[in-house]
Amino acid sequence: MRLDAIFTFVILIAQSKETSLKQKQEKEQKIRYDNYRVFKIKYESLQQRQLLLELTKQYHSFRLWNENNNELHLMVKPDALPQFERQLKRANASADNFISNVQHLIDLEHEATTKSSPIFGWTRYNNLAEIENWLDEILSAYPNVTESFVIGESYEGRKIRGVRISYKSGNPGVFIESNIHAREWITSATATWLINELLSSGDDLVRGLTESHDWYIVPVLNVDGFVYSHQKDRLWRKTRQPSNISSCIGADPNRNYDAHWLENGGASTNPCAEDYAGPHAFSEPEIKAMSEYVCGIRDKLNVMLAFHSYGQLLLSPYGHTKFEFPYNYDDLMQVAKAFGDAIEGLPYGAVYKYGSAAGILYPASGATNDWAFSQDIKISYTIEFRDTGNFGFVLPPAYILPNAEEALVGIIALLAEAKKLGYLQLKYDP
Ligand code: 0X9
Ligand code: ZN
Ligand code: ZN
Repeated sequence: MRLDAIFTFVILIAQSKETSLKQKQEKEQKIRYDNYRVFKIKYESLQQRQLLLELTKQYHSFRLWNENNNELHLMVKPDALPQFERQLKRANASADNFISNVQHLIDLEHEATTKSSPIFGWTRYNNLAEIENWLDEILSAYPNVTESFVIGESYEGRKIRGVRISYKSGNPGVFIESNIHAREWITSATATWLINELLSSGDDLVRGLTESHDWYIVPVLNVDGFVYSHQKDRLWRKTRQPSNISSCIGADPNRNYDAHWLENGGASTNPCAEDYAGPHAFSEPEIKAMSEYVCGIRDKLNVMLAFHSYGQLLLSPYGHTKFEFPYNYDDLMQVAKAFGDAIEGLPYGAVYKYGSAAGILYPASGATNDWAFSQDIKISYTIEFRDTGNFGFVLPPAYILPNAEEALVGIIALLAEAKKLGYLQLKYDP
């Protein structure tokens, strides 16, 4: 063997050792969920619910995944199973284990990502850098009808970016807020697919939809949390701003808007809770930035859609109380029905329920859709995408396309119905 060949060989070995070490470190750095289970627990009384929710105060052992008005989804750490069973007995409730190893789902998702083509697409979940690079490509491919905007900076100093799509002046405005909750990856996958579809589709219906509205789309609002969910903890929900009163990090950005902030038990004052409201309304830079940006263009906006997962729901205001309803609740339900019916018309079999957020879920104050409604954006919803619990937040990438198509078809119907009811009239002189 020639000397330089030997050198190359040695260097190659050294490099491969280095990368495998790097990969190993990366793996070790990530929080793992080996044998963590997720249970669906049906409850009949509020006392039962209270007993079960008490567990979530031990946030290392129990984490709330989902809740509606008769069911809780709880993730349980393996060594906390006996305690979980005792509490179930105490509450006289029964549980159905539908995910037996959360880490397995995370590994499958990771595999799908690494195996898939390096080109941006919707067969895998993309990280923030990939989404932003792709956004730049879109902006340069469609320079006449797109415009980049920045709503502000995150706590860790990242830019929060969006794209405006406008084919002509005098259109009603639709704002899409996505990935405010870090782990809800299907939301940014769907938002980016929508951007692509709106711009590139040849379908008459979609072309009409694109060209007759002004679109403001922020694919990832909680940028810090999203990066953290890719690099460290797949199940991170909140922002990443530290607290002055606790070692727990972050607030629930969807409890941080100044809309009945912290009222009626619709959020927590505990910095360790998943629904911590933050020390005050708009304490989170991402939410303050979002509110200022939206306020600045509120005359141009007729519709606000906040993308979430999971549960397959379309939620109207209010979130802070189930005893009061917006003045146009009937209209909001008629528009929601159009959305749901359109999705049921697709062959995938997904069914969406609709109602007011507090009515069909739980009290949640300070959320985007309630705040936007208070800013005179009268068609304002939270959309909870797929699924209903089989995979929860770790929805396999094979479901990105069906989910995105459902979103598109639903939004087409939603806007048509809103228009019919007179909600898309301009609020300003063009
Ligand atoms: O709790 C939330 O923030 C949303 N659900 S999620 O599982 N994605 O976290 C629901 C928000 C409902 N909207 C209002 N409360 N207004
Ligand atoms: Zn109030
Ligand atoms: Zn969410």
